[in-house]
Amino acid sequence: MTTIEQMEEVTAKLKERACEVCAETWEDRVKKQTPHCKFGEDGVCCKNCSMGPCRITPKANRGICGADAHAIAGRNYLRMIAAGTSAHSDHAREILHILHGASAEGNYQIRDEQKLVRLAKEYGVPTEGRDIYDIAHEVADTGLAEFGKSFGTQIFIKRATAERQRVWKEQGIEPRAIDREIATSMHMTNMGNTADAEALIRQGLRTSLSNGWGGSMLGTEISDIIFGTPTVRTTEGNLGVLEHDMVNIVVHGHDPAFSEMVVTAAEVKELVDYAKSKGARGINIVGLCCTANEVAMRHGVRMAGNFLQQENAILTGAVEMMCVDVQCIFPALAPLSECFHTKFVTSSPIARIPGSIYIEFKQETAFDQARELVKMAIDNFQNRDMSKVYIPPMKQNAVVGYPCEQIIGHLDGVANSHVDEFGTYKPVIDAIKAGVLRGAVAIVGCNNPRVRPDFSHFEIMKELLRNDILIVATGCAAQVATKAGLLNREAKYLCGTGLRRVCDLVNIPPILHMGACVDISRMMLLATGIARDWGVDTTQIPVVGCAPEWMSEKAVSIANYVVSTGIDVYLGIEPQVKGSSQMMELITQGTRKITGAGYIINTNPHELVTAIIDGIEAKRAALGI
Ligand code: SF4
Ligand code: MSK
Repeated sequence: MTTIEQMEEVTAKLKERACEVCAETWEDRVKKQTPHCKFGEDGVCCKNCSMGPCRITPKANRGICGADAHAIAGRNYLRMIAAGTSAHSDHAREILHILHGASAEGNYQIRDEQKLVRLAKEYGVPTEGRDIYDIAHEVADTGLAEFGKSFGTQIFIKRATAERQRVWKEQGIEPRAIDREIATSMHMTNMGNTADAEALIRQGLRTSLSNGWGGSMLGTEISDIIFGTPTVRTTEGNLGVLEHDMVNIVVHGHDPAFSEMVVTAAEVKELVDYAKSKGARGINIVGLCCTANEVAMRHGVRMAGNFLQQENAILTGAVEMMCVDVQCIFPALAPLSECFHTKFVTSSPIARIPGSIYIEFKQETAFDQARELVKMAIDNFQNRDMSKVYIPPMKQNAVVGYPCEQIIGHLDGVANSHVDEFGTYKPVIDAIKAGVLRGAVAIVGCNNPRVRPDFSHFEIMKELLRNDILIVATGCAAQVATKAGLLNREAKYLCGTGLRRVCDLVNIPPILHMGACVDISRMMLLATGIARDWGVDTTQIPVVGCAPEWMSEKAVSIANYVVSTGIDVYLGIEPQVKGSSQMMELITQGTRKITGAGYIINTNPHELVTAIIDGIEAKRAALGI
């Protein structure tokens, strides 16, 4: 196991190197931004019209238009949900366009026909006797219509438990077209519209559902169809995956359409030979952030690290190229790259960054463009200054790639209880009922300099394992587990006797890596599958979500769709609504009356994990187990 202290030692060494080359890093910028603006922190600054900005203070309890703290904090919060929903969903839209243009001879083909046919049937798209690409294009059309259809609700909500569907309908939060929910949120928060905090929260739940049971779910499904549904693989994680004698290329961002092509191009023999002709042992592709999760799950590509490590990768001085697509990319990477030989390449009109090399990635030319990028990186190998290179000798083995299909497959293998084409979660339910497993926690989300990076994740994970609570993880949280060595089957020695027995029996690590942040939709289907096979609703099962170090607007959208799905969410970072007592009440208690779930917020990881364990035990008691 690698401890947080050991990781911090490495970061400190890299930070020294940053000073040597006069480079600024996020640690420097945090200092300059501290203390943070209190109005922003509390969510009570409004600049939604040019009469403002208005701030709520003890002397001024309303903005110029009369909006109070509850209206302002509620509007800001809803805008965060809308922005997060737009990011995940637009990612899905891009992938759907790739599916729409996929062909047998093109750059992108269908890798999971079974999943495509299953989705086609769900959509009512005819499949009998049809060419697989004709089916794919019609499925893409139907998926794209989910963004802008004039009437009706998201098709995927039918996948939820009957009770969830009833709750969403009765509460008036069934998600309509994705773009409509985002537009409605922006409209409601526009000057002179909704000032009622509860109405803003309700729209937040609805918008988030259009993400979790719309955009994100589409992103995951279609990625599986085009790039293959992930399977269990071994890989490695942390900065030690960079190589001294190879051309190092880092892929960073979220959209697999880009990274998949770079990974494929790097395997072309002609390019590998070219790298050798330039004195390198070969080409080493590694991932960062959620792109790392995507390519690790589908190809076993090694993972260099998570969100707050993106600058560290460049600080090793060993990266020939960092190429990025969308989301979670520091603009700071451009000036930082200039301190080294690293070529920083942006590829999407959604994420244009000054100082980068911009090569717009297009479906029709994707593979040729990827080859050009890899060649550019190889040509850059000779510019590496070995005196500036420090690759921390730190990495861990990891087992990754547990979408629902793999989890259920493993359970079936053990219990031989396969009941239909989707299998059954009965073995895991039996283990929970027997108390061998106390429950499960989905640990998700980012890093945030507001807390000691990775520390909260690590402490919470260890304590849950000790208490026989299975963990599923995605995003940058999953990479903390990777770096720490918790995705190893050997990590079972950290578990209580019950969880250790389950790991042995099923041959799994105690933390299951389920993918990128967009793949939290997989977790919704996992919870739904367990609830369905248990014969209860998702709100009743001893399963909760936890985002100890979240930072992104996407995380706010995610937290809301998890709450809408009836699952409590434990947060280690306070949402920016503290300036409104109504909003604080609504996000922790008010949503319970609407969806049956809410937030539990505690910035102390040890207190947070105690609350999680108490919450799981309370769910068990309510079920009489
Ligand atoms: Fe101020 Fe109201 Fe305009 Fe907001 S919408 S900036 S509170 S006047
Ligand atoms: S990359 S959204 S920092 S999980 Fe998905 Fe990581 Fe959070 Fe970005």
